[in-house]
Amino acid sequence: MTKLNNIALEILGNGKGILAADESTGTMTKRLDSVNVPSTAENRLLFRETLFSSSSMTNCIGGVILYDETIKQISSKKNKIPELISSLGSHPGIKVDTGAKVLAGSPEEKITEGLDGLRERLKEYYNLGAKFTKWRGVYTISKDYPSKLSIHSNAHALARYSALVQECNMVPIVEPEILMDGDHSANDCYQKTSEVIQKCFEELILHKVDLKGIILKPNMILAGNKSKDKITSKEVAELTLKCLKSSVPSEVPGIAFLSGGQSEIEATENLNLINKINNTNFIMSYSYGRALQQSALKFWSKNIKDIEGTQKIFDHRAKMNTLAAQGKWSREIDN
Ligand code: 5MM
Repeated sequence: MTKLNNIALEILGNGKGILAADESTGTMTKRLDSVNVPSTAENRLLFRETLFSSSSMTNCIGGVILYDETIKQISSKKNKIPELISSLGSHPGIKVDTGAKVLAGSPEEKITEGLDGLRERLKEYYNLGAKFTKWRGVYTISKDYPSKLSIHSNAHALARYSALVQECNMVPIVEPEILMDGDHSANDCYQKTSEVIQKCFEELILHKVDLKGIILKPNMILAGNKSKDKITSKEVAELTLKCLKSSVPSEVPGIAFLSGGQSEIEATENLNLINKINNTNFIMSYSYGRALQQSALKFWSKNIKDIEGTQKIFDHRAKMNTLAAQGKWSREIDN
């Protein structure tokens, strides 16, 4: 199991973070539609391989989460995608859940599926070069939600998934995401996130998952996007740290936040402030999708052949987040 701990530390050590490029085809199509680029397999690959061959892959991006389509694709320079990523010093990873579906018994909520046949799929991904995996449970906040049922069933699935992944010698990323959607306060988010994370660890321990060989991917503590309760970045950092300190067992080596709809700068600034006050032994880094890719995607969509220009924008965001993962970022540097 030391091997899994080492992989987790290689992914997140020295300020490195994760590029979440595991959008399913449906989500990627929405992203490409928003910048008027046709969502063909070729275009999805072109954008992604542009990012995967950028210089920040060596010093900033410790791991890339891929989607099933991408891990099996061959780059324009005839490299297998996982090999391209490894050759630059980063680790290839793979999303293995099959998506969030309606939760029977509480149909307004979701349960993430994908356990059937998972052991066999994991072997296939391992043979394709994956060193780590991801599974995302998704929860909404309202007066009645997340329900006990959703908290319990998603934690159970995350734990069964993690045990299978470690059995196959890969590091599971455990991602319980409380969505920002809604008018809830930051305090509601704090309470619900604590409850969800605590339940996840209860189940992970029950399923004998080695906590030294996982990465937790949580949301930050934020007020809902329709909330009147506005809190400062300093408060976001304080609440987030307080929540994780009291809910995450100390064996866990690293925490890599999702950006969850924050703007690029917000996600970087909040991560930086968290690291400025981080008095735990947890590495606190990033596993961003939108907050790493948004500007690069916008630029790329204007001229999909401008590889260098796109990489420059992506490299800048990766560098800024790597500084933030060490508490060394500032707005002046970013500008
Ligand atoms: C990249 O998006 C992932 C989900 O994709 P699907 O909804 O298509 O399955 C998502 O899990 C992502 O990895 C995390 O939410 C982090 O992305 P953001 O954009 O929130 O940082």
